[in-house]
Amino acid sequence: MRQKIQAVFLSLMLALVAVPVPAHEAHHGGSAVTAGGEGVLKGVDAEARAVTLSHEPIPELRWPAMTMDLPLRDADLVSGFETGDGVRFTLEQVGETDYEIIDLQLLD
Ligand SMILES: [Cu+2]
Repeated sequence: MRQKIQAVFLSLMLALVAVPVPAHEAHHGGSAVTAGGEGVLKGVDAEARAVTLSHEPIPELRWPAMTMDLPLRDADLVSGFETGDGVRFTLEQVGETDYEIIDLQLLD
């Protein structure tokens, strides 16, 4: 009984010491994949944290020009933005083929 308690205590200690590493950062050796581009907002949904974006080609990702839905890291990124706005954006890879907008600026 005493040994079992010690074993449980030890595994708890190890769990506290182990620092979880985000899966995609481990996969990419700690450097997040980011890319930027320009486009026009075709739809803005702050509540759903998403936009529809008609973007120019993004050579870094080998993406052609297209219109697509993209999630926002933070709903605040689109506060003051509306459909039809020209934007410069930064994407970060969050999954094997998934990207998220982490920065959004109005084009003048
Ligand atoms: Cu696209």
